[in-house]
Amino acid sequence: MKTLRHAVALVTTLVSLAAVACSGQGGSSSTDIEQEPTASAHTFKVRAEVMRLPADGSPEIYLHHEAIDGMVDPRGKAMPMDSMTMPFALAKQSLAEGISPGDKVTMTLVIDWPAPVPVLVTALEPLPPDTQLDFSTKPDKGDEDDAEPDVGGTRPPT
Ligand SMILES: [Cu+2]
Repeated sequence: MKTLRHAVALVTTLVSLAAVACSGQGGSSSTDIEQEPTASAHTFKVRAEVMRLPADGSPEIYLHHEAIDGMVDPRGKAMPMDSMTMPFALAKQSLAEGISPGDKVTMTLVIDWPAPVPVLVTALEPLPPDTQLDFSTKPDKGDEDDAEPDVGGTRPPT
């Protein structure tokens, strides 16, 4: 079910992207997306690995992102997103400058369902190359802290 919902969200994104692309008048910066956030905007910082850079004329970057637990659907309901590879619209093509496939980044992701582009990346910050990303699909919420080290004064003073 998560995958299905995710697919619906993705189709919505792609339709919006197509609308943006069609309204462009040509020119190198026609894929930059300028929109004011609505009152429904949610901003997330999400770590990801860059899989594919935007090709000419397309604002989409493909990122393998970690799970996004706080994601919401268009009605404001929780819609946690599993880790996966998917395209994201970049607010500005210049965000991808200096970034290569395989790089690890923290993206600033704005989810804003009423906006023309509901899923938009507004910043990409490089992470150290040795950063270990967590691509497990099920966030492990288990409380495994019960193995607390036994610290303390059971040893009698000498
Ligand atoms: Cu996703």
